[in-house]
Amino acid sequence: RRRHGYDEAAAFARDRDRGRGAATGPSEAEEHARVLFCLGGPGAGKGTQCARLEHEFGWAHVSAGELLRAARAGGSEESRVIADCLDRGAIVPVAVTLRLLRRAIDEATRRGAPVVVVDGFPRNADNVEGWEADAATKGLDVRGVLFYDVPHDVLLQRIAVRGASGERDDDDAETARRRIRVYEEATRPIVDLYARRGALLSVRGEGDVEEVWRLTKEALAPLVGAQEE
Ligand code: UP5
Ligand code: MG
Repeated sequence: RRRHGYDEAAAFARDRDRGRGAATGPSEAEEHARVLFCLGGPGAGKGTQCARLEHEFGWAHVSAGELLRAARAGGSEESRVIADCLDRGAIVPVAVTLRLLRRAIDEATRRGAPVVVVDGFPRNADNVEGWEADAATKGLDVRGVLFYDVPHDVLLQRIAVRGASGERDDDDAETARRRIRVYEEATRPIVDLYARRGALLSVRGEGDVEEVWRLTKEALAPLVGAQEE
């Protein structure tokens, strides 16, 4: 299964090289890590499906939210800024998020991950501008945005279920509603931006995990599956 995933990832790379045309030779193209952003509302299933891409395709899963949750501990000024944003469901200043992402993407690339899926980023216009202005991410080849489309009532219900386990501090009903509001106001326009750029791979995410996984593979087919059975 995993092998199959690597084969698909190789097809992904071949498509990418073909897409670049003759101007960029494969050797130069190989130096660019391939990145796929993953967006969707809070509780949309980003983490669940990205873990699956990691497990079955051998892709690297880099979750911006998880990096931030890990970085909120500690007494630094930056940790306090992160903690304050997470507790309010607000978006952390892009410089902070980018620094964490750069390091994680670097590590994944060094490990030889064929594709790095960046989960939960970019969340607003500042995030997009910061990413695009950053010298370190310039060499990365962003292939598109995997987008999970899930109605609000389903998002709230999933967060309520997880909230009962106390797994995440931001799953209480009030913060969940705030996260949905921030998503609608700040992140939806970014989803629309990538749609206009022709780079959105949209998935109906309201079914069960298996159903959404099937639709995920379907949505990724233009990238990985041209040669798939
Ligand atoms: N579940 C998953 N799929 C299901 C399915 N098909 N059917 C039924 N249940 C399903 O899933 C959520 C829950 O639903 C889980 O219990 C799961 O088992 C179940 P999950 O896969 O975790 O969904 P996900 O989309 O990852 O939800 P998450 O809550 O992680 O989304 P958020 O976007 O809210 O969280 P994230 O970690 O990305 O960000 C958290 C905060 O970090 C943000 O609010 C913000 O403050 C900050 N942040 C930034 O500031 N900048 C960033 O760049 C990123 C984050
Ligand atoms: Mg998540």
